[in-house]
Amino acid sequence: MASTSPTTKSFRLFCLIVSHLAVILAAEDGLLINGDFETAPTGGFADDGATSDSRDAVPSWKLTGTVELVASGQKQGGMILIVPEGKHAVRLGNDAQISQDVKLEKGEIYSITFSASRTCAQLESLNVSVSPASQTIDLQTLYSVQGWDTYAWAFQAEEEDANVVFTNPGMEDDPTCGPIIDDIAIKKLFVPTKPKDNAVLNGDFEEGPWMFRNASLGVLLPTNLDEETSSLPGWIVESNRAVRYIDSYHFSVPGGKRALELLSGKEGIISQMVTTTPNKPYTMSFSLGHAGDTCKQPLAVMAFAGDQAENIHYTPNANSTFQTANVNFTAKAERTRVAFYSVYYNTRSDDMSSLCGPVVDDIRVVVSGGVRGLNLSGLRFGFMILIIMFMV
Ligand SMILES: *[C@@H]1O[C@H](CO)[C@@H](O)[C@H](O)[C@H]1NC(C)=O
Ligand SMILES: *[C@@H]1O[C@H](CO)[C@@H](O)[C@H](O)[C@H]1NC(C)=O
Ligand SMILES: *[C@@H]1O[C@H](CO)[C@@H](O)[C@H](O)[C@H]1NC(C)=O
Ligand SMILES: *[C@@H]1O[C@H](CO)[C@@H](O)[C@H](O)[C@H]1NC(C)=O
Ligand SMILES: *[C@@H]1O[C@H](CO)[C@@H](O)[C@H](O)[C@H]1NC(C)=O
Ligand SMILES: [Ca+2]
Ligand SMILES: [Ca+2]
Repeated sequence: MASTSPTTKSFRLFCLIVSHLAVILAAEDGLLINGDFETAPTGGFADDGATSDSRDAVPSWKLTGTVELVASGQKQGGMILIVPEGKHAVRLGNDAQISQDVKLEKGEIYSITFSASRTCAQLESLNVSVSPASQTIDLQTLYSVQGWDTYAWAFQAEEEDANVVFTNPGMEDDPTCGPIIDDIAIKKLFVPTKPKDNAVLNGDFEEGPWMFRNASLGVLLPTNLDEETSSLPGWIVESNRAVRYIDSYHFSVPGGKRALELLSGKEGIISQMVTTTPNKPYTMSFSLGHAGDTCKQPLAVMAFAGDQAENIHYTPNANSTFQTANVNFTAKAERTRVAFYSVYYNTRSDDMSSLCGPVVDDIRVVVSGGVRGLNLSGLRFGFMILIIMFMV
């Protein structure tokens, strides 16, 4: 019988409460507190006529060095500052820093999404860190003509009490130079279970960094060579340029809600090591399409699977935004590399400067049909007959 004793019951209740508390304490997916910098400091925003005393205060953030709340339309040294979202953002001066404490679940992988723009023509970068992990993200390349981009960076939580820190490592002569940050969000990533009939993990790209429902630029995934801490579970970005994670609300996506747009020709490479059985024949299939962002044709990818590399062009078709393509290969080892990059360096035809490219989705690696196996068993059968003949 399935009768439970009162002690078991109360223990279960206790567990339930504890797990509930843990969920409440850990940061929720989405914007950090005042992550969009739209909460007014005591006394109000400077652009609303507040006194200069309150100008440097940014609610819910700890500031070090010259951090300034900037307003959209604000001019600095003759140029208009770009605020990615809403009316306000922060600008980090030389060596300046903003940070916020967050509660995390130890051992879990988190991804931080943020938007940034440069204020000067010089090389600018941002160091994002959650101790002991950190990465310096290069803002030199502007991927979209709007003047700002959204990036994601992932890390593993080593402590429950963590501190998200953004630092401008720059030392410019002009102290009014320095990156502008806005819309900082966090998301706990889960690693999708590997499907039985597909050797590729997260081949449909449905699990990835936080994306704002109404943000239309997608999320750039900069270089990340560690597959354990990737904003795109299973995949690494092994080139020095970024690729763009896109959603179906603002782009054409072959399957589900998310896909990947390859940018910057062979400077934007994604790859994954998949588990294979040596000497077995496999087929890698995938969707190849356009993102619906007026990207100038032609679009093509270089698709790698083991020792095979194929240049596949997307054929525009009025009835579909994508086609399926495949690459056949024979595995040489227990781990086989699959990878993709864009053959061309494409830009949008409307603004002539935003980077764009072919879209890939639904990447599958499966053992190909039993043809080869049949041949092999035929051979074995022949060999057995040979042996029997010898014995006779
Ligand atoms: C997105 O939506 C939020 C809440 O609905 C709003 O505060 C924000 O301004 C919007 N952002 C953009 C870029 O439209
Ligand atoms: C980034 O900042 C963290 C701490 O804020 C520091 O430990 C790390 O060395 C910095 N990384 C780089 C590349 O400057
Ligand atoms: C698109 O669909 C229509 C009707 O189903 C068909 O006649 C046409 O050939 C298709 N076009 C292409 C390019 O496949
Ligand atoms: C791969 O093999 C399948 C049959 O197993 C075939 O239909 C397909 O055309 C092949 N693909 C290429 C690119 O050769
Ligand atoms: C066996 O393999 C050979 C190539 O090694 C191929 O030409 C032939 O079609 C295969 N036979 C069968 C029955 O699949
Ligand atoms: Ca804002
Ligand atoms: Ca997808």
